[in-house]
Amino acid sequence: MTTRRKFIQVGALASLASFTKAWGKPTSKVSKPVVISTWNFGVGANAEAWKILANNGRALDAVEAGARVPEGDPKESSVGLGGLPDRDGRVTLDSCIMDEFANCGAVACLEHIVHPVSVARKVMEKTPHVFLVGEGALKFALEQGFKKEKLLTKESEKAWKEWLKTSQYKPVANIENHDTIGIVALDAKQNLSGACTTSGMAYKMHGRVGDSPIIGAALFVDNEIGAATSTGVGEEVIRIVGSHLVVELMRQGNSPQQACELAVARIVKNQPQKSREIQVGFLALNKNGEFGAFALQKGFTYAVYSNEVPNKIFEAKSYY
Ligand code: SD4
Repeated sequence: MTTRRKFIQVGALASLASFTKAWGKPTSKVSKPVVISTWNFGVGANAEAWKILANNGRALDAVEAGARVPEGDPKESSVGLGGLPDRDGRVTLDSCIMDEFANCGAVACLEHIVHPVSVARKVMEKTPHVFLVGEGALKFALEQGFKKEKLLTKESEKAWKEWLKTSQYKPVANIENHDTIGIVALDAKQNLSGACTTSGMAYKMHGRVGDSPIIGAALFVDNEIGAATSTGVGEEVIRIVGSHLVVELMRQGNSPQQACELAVARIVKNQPQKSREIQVGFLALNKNGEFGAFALQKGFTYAVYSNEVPNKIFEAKSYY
């Protein structure tokens, strides 16, 4: 008799068959520890994370240290300091973090703090809550000793004033006006953790929150199965609870690569027209050190650091 679980697996594999034809990229496997992160700036983040992983450190510490690199870099206009502002000229940051025990913390629409990922970790460790937003998140950060700083750099202010001339909000693919770091790691003890941090879509409405701080959307970790993270137009990731979907697809027996492909295909199915014009990318890593990546459009890059792959950038295959 076909059990329901088997039926779901068969369904997943059947729909996968057509994807395998289209892309056919096998999942890659490396030994632990390993860290993978989104976009080219993942290289700097991975290097910092690796210092911890190579010393038998915890994946949670590694992903936090990694995420802090682009957050603190004023030249990165999509994360932390120097991030492009919303349409009112305010830099509002979103971030979350999750560990091997399913502990998690998040902040959204947080202003004036360079390292939201570390505030998210404090929410996880010091409060009975998972998610703080806006004024409350800032108040908590200041109480925890974070410094209030000006995040809008001259360059980002100039770009925003230029944008105001047309005030057209049209998210475009890849690095043009958005980039988020999502970072997941498997440590030497075979534990998984992940983090995600961003200034969100440039020139968004004030108060808009994307996928990046939402556990299950831009980040999910299940220490029995794997971890996943996302980047791109957050609204589309939220609609499918993307990273949770990727992890659950792995639980059903899909490889990390297959799981990312199936999640992207779900976005295409839901939004056939819109999906042609926007970018969404997923990264996944399973408990055995197998990883995969897939995006809607070409151009989604990610960085991998392990003993076999010393911090290299790859370009993910794409649906279109
Ligand atoms: C957001 N997902 O705020 C983020 C933006 C992003 O690459 O990832 N850009 O929707």
